[in-house]
Amino acid sequence: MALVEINFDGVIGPSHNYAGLSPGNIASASNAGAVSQPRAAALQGLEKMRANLRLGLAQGFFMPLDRPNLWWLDSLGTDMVRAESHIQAAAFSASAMWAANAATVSPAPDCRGGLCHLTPANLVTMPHRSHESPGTMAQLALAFADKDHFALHMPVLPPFGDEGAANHMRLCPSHGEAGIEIFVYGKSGGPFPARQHIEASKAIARRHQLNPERTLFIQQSEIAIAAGAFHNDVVAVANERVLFTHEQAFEDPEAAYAAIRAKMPEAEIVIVPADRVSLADAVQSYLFNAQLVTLPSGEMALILPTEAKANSRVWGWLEEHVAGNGPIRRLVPVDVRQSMANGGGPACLRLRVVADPTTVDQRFIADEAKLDRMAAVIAAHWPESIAPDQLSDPALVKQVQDARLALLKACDLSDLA
Ligand code: SUG
Repeated sequence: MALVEINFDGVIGPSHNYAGLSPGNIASASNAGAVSQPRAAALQGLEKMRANLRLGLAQGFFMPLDRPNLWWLDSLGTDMVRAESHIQAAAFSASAMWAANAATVSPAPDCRGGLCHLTPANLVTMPHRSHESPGTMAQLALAFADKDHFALHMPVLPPFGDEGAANHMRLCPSHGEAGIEIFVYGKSGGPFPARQHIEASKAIARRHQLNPERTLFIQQSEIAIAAGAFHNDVVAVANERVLFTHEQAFEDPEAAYAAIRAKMPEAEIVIVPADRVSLADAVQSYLFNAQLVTLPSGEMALILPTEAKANSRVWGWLEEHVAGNGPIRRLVPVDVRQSMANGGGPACLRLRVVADPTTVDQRFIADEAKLDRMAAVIAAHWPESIAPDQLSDPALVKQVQDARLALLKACDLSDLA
């Protein structure tokens, strides 16, 4: 079987809530304290997966992590009853849904030795995300247990922050062929934290045995981070030979494009100018936090949030592009509003793995029947709503824990309990 791109979506967990935990993430900050709808959120996520399956794309998923994270609370000498509210919220967060931050993945054709390499992100910049990696690691170890095809590393140790595939792009003639890998890092000093440290990116490139001649390290622009692009995938996305980017995504855009073209002359760089779509519009609409995918027909589609359609400047630019000769031929809006309100668009919700699907543990691969079973569990067990002052309620804690166990059981994944 040929190597294909499989999108693994994080199932939106039963503890999904709006706690304003991510400074620099405008949606998270502006929705702090709002009442969330975990059930609707998770069903929106499943519908996105279903839509992708129907487009003929390979689809996988990851289970929600065990929340509240009692092990983490214990390590801090506290528990859900005694902890201060910001620690309660950090322990309770369903942030592992944003699977683009689960790991960095280098497909086998890019790596010396011919294995697909995965490094779970350490996510050390934000306290609520810093305790995701053990749960993520356990899940990746199950899904990609086949050592003839996958090499799973430990997360990079602090102090170097690593936020995974959200700051990593790959350009290649086709998914199964060797490509160039681009690591985008931030420099601290602006109003918001830069979450991806260059030393973490370099460590991953070395561990993944990438060819230095085909690896690039590019600085994200400081104004993009200041405008709320806390990850590169808020301002740029790549697929095969196409890079779709905002004009102000990189600190030195001309040097970045030249370096890319020098390593891959056939790269097609589609630049959205700031005088058509401002950084503020890009961040508000999540135009670039889209899944740029190759359909079975060979055409490229952009799976983007409905918020992008609602923004007339963004939609106007896209319609012109599709009407012209641009490489993006189809626009597919999806409703992931519950996740969007925490700063997570369609691209945040998925981790791309290029692999032969038969080498992946089949329990993590989606089909319509499995999505139906998952939807039934979610409809029966996920809380309908969560208000911020409910997080320490023992009844809610128990409901959240039981709901996850019910989903693990339905997916035959109780080994993760
Ligand atoms: O890390 N939001 C996430 C969103 C992650 C989006 N991922 C990518 N761009 N790839 C974050 O900022 C908000 C949680 C809260 O405020 O309750 C949050 O963690």
